[in-house]
Amino acid sequence: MLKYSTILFFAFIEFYPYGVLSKPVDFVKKLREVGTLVTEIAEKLQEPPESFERIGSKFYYIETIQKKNWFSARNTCRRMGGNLANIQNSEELIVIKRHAKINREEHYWLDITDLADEGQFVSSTTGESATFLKWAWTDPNNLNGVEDCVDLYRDLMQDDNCKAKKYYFICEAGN
Ligand SMILES: [Ca+2]
Ligand SMILES: [Ca+2]
Repeated sequence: MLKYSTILFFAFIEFYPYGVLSKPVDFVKKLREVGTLVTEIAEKLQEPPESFERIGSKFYYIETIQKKNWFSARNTCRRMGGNLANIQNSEELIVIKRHAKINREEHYWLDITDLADEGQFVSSTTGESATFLKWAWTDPNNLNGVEDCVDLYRDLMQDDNCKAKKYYFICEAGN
């Protein structure tokens, strides 16, 4: 009896890695591999488009080379996989304005516009009312009746001429 038990024991040891018992182990291993792959894909999908960087809690791209009018800036952000930046609160404004790429003496187009309805500032991406506006003391003044796009200048927002003015711009990923 002991003999048979010993043979069975060694047979088990011998065949465990390759035999019938290894198949469920392989299956579990494969499942784990698939799980890891799914996690990696999910993480990739959450990554921002190329050239965007994390600034505070969001991913932004700050253009500092080519100035464009508002429409062209918006198209550029979209081609890059984002939208013009829609600043939601003072915390977001603070991290952006402190960023090394931001020059206070330059203007940067944002997502907000009153093109559709004068004086009603909305996000061009969502169509919803702007949730956060921090105007310069002279603005919004709709100068000459043609200022319908919002830019950031000296840490504050201004309405400006969407077509005629060429400025740098800030894109954000998502939204
Ligand atoms: Ca206006
Ligand atoms: Ca203005």
